[in-house]
This record gives sequence, structure tokens and C-alpha cells, in this order.
Amino acid sequence: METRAKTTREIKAALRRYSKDELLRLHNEMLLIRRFEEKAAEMYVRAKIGGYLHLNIGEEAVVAGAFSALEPADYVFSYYREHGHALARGADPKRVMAELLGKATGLCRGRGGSMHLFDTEHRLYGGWGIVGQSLPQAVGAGIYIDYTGGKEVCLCIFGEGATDIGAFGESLNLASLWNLPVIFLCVNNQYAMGTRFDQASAQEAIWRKSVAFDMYGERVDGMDVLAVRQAMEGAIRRARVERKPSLLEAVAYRYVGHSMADPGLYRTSQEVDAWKQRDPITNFRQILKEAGMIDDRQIKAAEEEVAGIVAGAVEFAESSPYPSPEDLPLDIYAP
Ligand SMILES: Cc1ncc(C[n+]2csc(CCOP(=O)(O)OP(=O)(O)O)c2C)c(N)n1
Repeated sequence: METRAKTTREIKAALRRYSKDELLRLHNEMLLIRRFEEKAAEMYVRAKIGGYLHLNIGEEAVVAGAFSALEPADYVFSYYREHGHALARGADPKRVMAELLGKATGLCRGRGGSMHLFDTEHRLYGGWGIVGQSLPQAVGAGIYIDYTGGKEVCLCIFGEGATDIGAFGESLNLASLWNLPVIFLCVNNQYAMGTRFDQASAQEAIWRKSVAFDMYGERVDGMDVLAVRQAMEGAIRRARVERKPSLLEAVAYRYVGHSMADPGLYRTSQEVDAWKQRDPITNFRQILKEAGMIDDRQIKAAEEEVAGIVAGAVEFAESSPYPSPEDLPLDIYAP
């Protein structure tokens, strides 16, 4: 599936919308997510991480573009492919890595693991393992904002597989009916585990599913960080000012398997390589270079800084203790 690439004139216009600092921040954010996830994969292979591990590699532009447009007080409801979401929300990489390793210093004190990152300080409300699980909860947050007359918005981010789950229709219906400030952001990475979206969804254009609920819908190039950012800004304005929800579909591609357990035999290496040609970080770097905003020396410095952050996160996680067995009864409902 293709989204139209921008013309040179459109690229220049997009760049003009942001300061150089903001553009470099987007670059560094994507880089941190990529390098963090590569290291998480390595830690998984070294059996330092148990259970499942779903990576954001290839989807960095969606994450950085969308999350950078939010305010600290806004709410985020995510799913199990959420390490990058936690980082982009401002969670400490050390505590994210420690959580992946199940350590007591982790974001959820080692109780959540990869799929259940929660960080209420940064208003990240999961981390959910069930497909579509967070959509009704995001609507709940929207009702809360509306009821209390708040100015916050709620971002609900999920994969295209979730759009064929019953809760999707229920959630979009209520959000539209009650004019809730919720942004439904679908990361269409084109596969739900091994199933291509067009084999599972009668409506292949995910954004069009908004029409059934009289809601604004838009498809955006999820490999283009500025395109995502701009679409998010529109959705945020609609939510914050007009009190209207939106459905955004960001078309992207995960370079790696569904989880670390997936060898990805359902797609060809040519297909994967073709999408890697549109790599969000490499291409954004090239755009910044041509605009004279970054050079090789600055790229090297950014790589070194990010490598240091990731190495620090691993060191912290590895040297942290596991939760103590005495803490097992904590945080559970049973008396
Ligand atoms: C209700 C439910 N059904 C099935 C599963 C098993 N499952 C886990 S991830 C997944 C694929 C979801 O794909 P998508 O929503 O497109 O997100 P992606 O993993 O591609 O980011 C499935 C079927 C689940 N976790 N929950």
C-alpha cells in the first residue's frame, strides 16, 4: 500500500512549520526509539527478557510525530507495542528497560513487563495485551475530560487489527455521539500477526471506517514524521477546541516480526526491503541535511548520545534487583 510521497515544495513547506530545535528533537526521538528497541531485541535473544516482546522498529515516525504534538496533561492509552510510546511520553529509559527485564526498579516495579507499561506520572495508561482493549478505556477518559470540563485530549493508539474488533465500533460511536476529545490513531503496519489487513478487513482504507460514525477521518504517511505531526495537530485542535474526535490512519510497516517469536515467513524479503527504502529516520535525516539543519558530525554526536542513554538503561536494569517474593501479595485485589 502506498501513500503519495511529498514533492520538494511540500517538504520545504512542512519544514518551515517547525523550529530547527523541534526538528532535531523529532530526529533524536526516533533515533532513541530505534536504538532502544534494537537493544531490547538483543536482550531478549540473550534471555534477559521473558515472555513476549513487540517492537516499534519501522514505526518511529508515527510515534515521534504523534506524541510530540501532545501536552504533558494529555492522556494516552496504548497497546502491547508500546516501548517507544513510553519513551516518547517522557518515561525514563532506565525504568522502561528495567520493566522489560522484570526488575523491581521498572516502571511498574517489574509486574507489567513489555506489554503492560504504565506511567501515570506521564499520563500513559497502558500497555494492554488484548487487541482493542484500550479503546473503550480511552473513551472513558474522554468522558472524564468532558464531565470535568478539562482542556486535555486523549490519544488512543492501536494497530489496524483492532479496527475489526467489536469494541472499535462501540468506542467510535460513543466518542462521536457524545463529542468526546479522543484521537483514535491507528498504526496500519499492514499485518495483524501473519494476516495482511486486506485479508481480514472488508474496508481496506481504515480511515474510512470513521464515516460510519460521522467522524473526521484521515490517512497519513506513517513513514513521514512531519506528515504525522501535522495530522495530529489537526486532530488535537479538533479535540481540544471543537470537542470532536478523529480517526487517523498512519500507514507504516514493522520491519521485524510481530513479536520476537515470529520469523515473519508470511511476507517476502523484497517487500520488507522495499519498505526499508522509505526508512523514517534515514529519509528525515536526508531532508534535514539538504535543508542544512544537520551534518554528519551532528548525526554522529546524536548517535553517541543515544547509545549512551541506551547503555545506561541496560546497566541500570541489569544491576537492579528482582522484586522480592514477599511483595507478591501487593497490588492484587484478593484479600
Ligand atoms: C482480542 C484478542 N484477540 C487476539 C489476540 C492475539 N493477538 C495479539 S496481537 C494480534 C495482532 C494485532 O494486530 P494489530 O492490531 O494490527 O497490531 P500490531 O500487532 O500489528 O501492531 C493478535 C491477533 C489478542 N491479544 N487479543
